[in-house]
Formats: sequence, C-alpha cells, structure tokens
Amino acid sequence: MIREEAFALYRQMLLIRRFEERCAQLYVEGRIGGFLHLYIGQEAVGVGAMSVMRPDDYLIAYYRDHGYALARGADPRLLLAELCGKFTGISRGKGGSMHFYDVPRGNFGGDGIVGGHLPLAAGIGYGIRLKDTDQVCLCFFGDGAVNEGAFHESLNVSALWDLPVVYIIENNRYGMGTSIDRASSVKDLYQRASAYGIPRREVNGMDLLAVRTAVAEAIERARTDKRPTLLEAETYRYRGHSMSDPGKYRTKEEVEEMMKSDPILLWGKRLIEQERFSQADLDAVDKEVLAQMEATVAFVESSPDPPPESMYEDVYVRSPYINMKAAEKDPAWRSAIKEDRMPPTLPPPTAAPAPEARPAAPPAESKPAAGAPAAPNPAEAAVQATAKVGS
Ligand SMILES: Cc1ncc(C[n+]2csc(CCOP(=O)(O)OP(=O)(O)O)c2C)c(N)n1
Ligand SMILES: [Mg+2]
Repeated sequence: MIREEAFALYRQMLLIRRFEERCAQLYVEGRIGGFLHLYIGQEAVGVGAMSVMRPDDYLIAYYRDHGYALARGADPRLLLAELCGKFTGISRGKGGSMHFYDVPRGNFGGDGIVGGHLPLAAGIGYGIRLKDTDQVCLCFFGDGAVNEGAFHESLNVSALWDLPVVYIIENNRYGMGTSIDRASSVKDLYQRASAYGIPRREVNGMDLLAVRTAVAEAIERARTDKRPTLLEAETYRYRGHSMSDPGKYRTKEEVEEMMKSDPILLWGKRLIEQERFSQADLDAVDKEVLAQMEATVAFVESSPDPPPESMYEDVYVRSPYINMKAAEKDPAWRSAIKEDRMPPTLPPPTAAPAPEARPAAPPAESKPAAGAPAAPNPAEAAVQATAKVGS
C-alpha cells in the first residue's frame, strides 16, 4: 500500500472515532434525538472494506451505519446535521442515525430491522445482473442477523442466481445484551454459508490490512465469477448497544482487554514501526480531525430545521425494477435498465402537488362514513399507478 493511502486510512478511522465521540456528547446534551448506535471499536471493518470498493460499487448496511458513510467519503457535516434533524442532513433530517443514505456514493444506507436489508442486498445484486455490469454490492450486518430467516433466504437466492454480493458479518460478540454463545448453535458464523455452497472465511476485524485483503478477494470473486461470499469479521464494540445500554451483560475487564487490540492503535503502531510516520504525525492528524469536528458542529448549529411541507416529500419512489418479468425479457425494458432510465411503458410521473394545492384534512363532521371510499390522496394515487405496471 502506498504511504499516502496508509495514512489516509488511519485518518478515516480516526475521523469515525472522533465523530462518534462527539455524537455521544451531543446525545447526552439532548441535541441528537432518537436512537444512537456507535461503531467505536469496529472502524477497521468499514474502512478496510470500503478501501477496496470501486466508486460505482454499492453498499447497504444496518443501523450501526455512521462509519460506512464516512469511510465512503460522505461529508461529516451532512451526517451530523442528519443526526440533529437538520434540513442540511444527508437524508434531509428525516432519517436520523439509522438512515444515512447517500445514493451518489452507492450507499443504500442503514436499516433498523435486524436482517431486513439482506434481501435488499440480493435485490441490488439482481439489479447489477440485469444491467450486466461488473459492479458489486457489499452488505454489512451484525452477528444477530445470522439467526434471522432473511439471512438464509438472501444467501440461498444469491448463490442460486449468481449474485455479486459480499455479505460481511461484523461479529462483535453481542446482539444487544445477548452473547453469541447464548444465541448461535454454531459459533463460527461464517460456516453458515456452507449450507448454500457459498465461499466463506473469517478475518480479524481489528486488523485493517487483514479486512482489506479478505474483502478484496471476495470483491474480485463477485466481479469476475459473479459469486457471493460470506465473510465474518471478528470485532468488538466498546460502547453499549445504543446510548441507553448500561452494559450489565459484560465486565469492564473484558472491554479493557479488547481495547488492547484497538484497530486505530494497531494501525498507528504499524505505520510507526515501518518508519513511515512518526508519533508526531499521528498526533498532528488527530488535532486536525478534532478541529474538523468543531467546524462540523458549527455548521450544524447554523443549519435550519426541515420545513413542515418537506414531510410530504421523499415518501415514494418510482422504480423500473417493479416488473421483473419485463426487466428480464422485454428488450425495451432491458435497454432502459442498462441505460438507467425509466422504461417507456411506465405512466408519466404524478407531479408532487404544490403545498397550497394539497387537500386539507376534512373537518371532523365531513369525514366519510365508515365503509365509504376515502378521498383520493395524490401520493397514494401515484403508488396505485406504479403498482398497476407491476401487476
Ligand atoms: C427483526 C428485529 N428483531 C429485533 C430487533 C431489536 N434489535 C435491535 S438491534 C438488535 C441486536 C442485533 O445485534 P447484531 O446483529 O449483533 O448487531 P450489533 O448491534 O451487535 O452491531 C436487536 C435484537 C430489531 N431491530 N429487528
Ligand atoms: Mg453484534
């Protein structure tokens, strides 16, 4: 790895760490609402994996999703704004911690349902297959997700249909307060892939280089052989499951022991041992990252809240993938999908109504009687129009 890249990866891990430490403070101060799940301790997995992705590849993740967005190059100011519910946020302040979507960077965001996004990863893989490109999709999830039915369904269909998806378990040993010893009959989680004939391996998730090597190999298999892989990265989260977790299910000693193999510490040590950088270099970048965080907070403080009208926006999306049969067989659909445009047979989009044109809520006395059809709602009408195409 070239010197500059080795240092850039160190900086990325540090940025995630400092970003989240600041988030924890802001949460305690009541400036961040909702849930907050921190990735602290697991940074090497996201940063190592992301470092070998191509800009046109995709990723999808679970609710512990801040690290992926930062490692993929999202602006921390937009991410903190999202956490604070500001209109400048990456999901316009409407997603919060668990929903850092960043489609221009191929980031399909976090998901609050354990295992809920694994079928979506298979869907993205299927989309790549339809487009006939050599892109890949990386899918990150926790050890808790491997016991969900969606995990098995997704792995099965990915193997069956040769989908270019790399599934990455971040095994931090706990699902909320439940240790994997109490949740999984097989402790080597990567072996679950043997049931589906999927290539698999485990990797030390605290070692950036090891993660990078394992993910690069899996990506290559997905890109050229169109085969999925299951990786298990052994890692650890230092903080509670979320900010409201008192952490009574593990000892202080266990956490301290794991912190000795801290990924940022290990990578920094390696950079110094190889005489590529000095401790002073590492200290200087830390200072720079801390200053960046202060500027990030200042940006958020001067950001507006979302206007009330914006709650009607970003609710539904029109997708050309709703008609799978046409997408596979109809030449007009196939070429439209390859060129990333809407197939010609879709009805024209229903324009979003101007705020003043929206139907006002009926006064209580004029509500339709029980059983009577409800007044048409423009958003529902748009969905019904889309649904007809797929039926
Ligand atoms: C289907 C479903 N069941 C239960 C929950 C509640 N829940 C939220 S996080 C979590 C633990 C998941 O742990 P893991 O997959 O190991 O990820 P980690 O939080 O350790 O990163 C549970 C049970 C949920 N969100 N979705
Ligand atoms: Mg876990």
